Amino acid sequence: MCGPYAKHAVPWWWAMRYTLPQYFSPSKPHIDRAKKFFNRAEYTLGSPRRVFFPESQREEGPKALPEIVVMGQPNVGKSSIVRSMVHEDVKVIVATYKGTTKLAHFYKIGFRFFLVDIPGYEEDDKVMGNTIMREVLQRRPMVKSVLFLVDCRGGLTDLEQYRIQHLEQYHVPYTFVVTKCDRASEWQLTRTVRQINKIVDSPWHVRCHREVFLTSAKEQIGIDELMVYMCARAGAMSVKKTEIEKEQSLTIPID
Ligand SMILES: Nc1nc2c(ncn2[C@@H]2O[C@H](COP(=O)(O)OP(=O)(O)OP(=O)(O)O)[C@@H](O)[C@H]2O)c(=O)[nH]1
Ligand SMILES: [Mg+2]
Repeated sequence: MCGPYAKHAVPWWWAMRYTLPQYFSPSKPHIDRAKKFFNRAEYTLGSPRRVFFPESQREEGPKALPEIVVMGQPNVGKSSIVRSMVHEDVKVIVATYKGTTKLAHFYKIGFRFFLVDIPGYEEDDKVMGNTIMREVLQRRPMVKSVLFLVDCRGGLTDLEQYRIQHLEQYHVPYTFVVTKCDRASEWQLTRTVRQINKIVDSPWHVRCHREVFLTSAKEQIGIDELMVYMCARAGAMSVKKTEIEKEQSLTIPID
């Protein structure tokens, strides 16, 4: 491609968002505002147990700020998503191997809410990473939303389906974020999107939000939208509600 837009060519996969049940498309002023919040991100030392969380976040109370938690399998790109949003001086460790993040890391975004990067979950519930995940998610009403990251190449695995059930049990709302889209083939991305659409449309997944995000932290695509979305979910910004919340009551078929 040549001409003035050559440098900003949109990759083929970005058009796949039109196949999603609902995609989130904020305006430029909203994006600029969200970026201001994220530019003021502050890192608080990671902690394995609730008693070591930032003081305001240890228990529910008027001082507790809302939290958005980034969750997913090891190496799915959780820390990379966080790093792509915050200022480069903020400490975020990313590596090619699994198990890089070992603690719950709290990033205070514009003094309004916390973005929490946790270790990847494993199959074995006794591992430290899973214990930390439970510490962060269980019975903590300040968790306003979980970004549930899925690697677009692998599709939804059994373990991921199992963790989604846990989020339903914990009554934590969650949003699907597809990562590493720049690496996927068309077939891989189509399969992943189809699997996610099935869950989003299912009446059994009541905590699942209808927006789905396609992202590439490497190419910095889909990140701006996600930043605005997080600010809106955490109540730091008001964005016109494009989302049709799912019915909270379930219709159980009787035979
Ligand atoms: N091509 C590409 N690579 C990515 C992207 N996001 C992350 N990666 C790579 O994936 C690897 C893992 O990234 P991390 O962000 O450390 O993954 P994580 O989920 O935090 O991993 P753990 O902390 O071990 O659970 C790194 O080598 C990143 O460079 C992306 O959007 N595109
Ligand atoms: Mg990490």
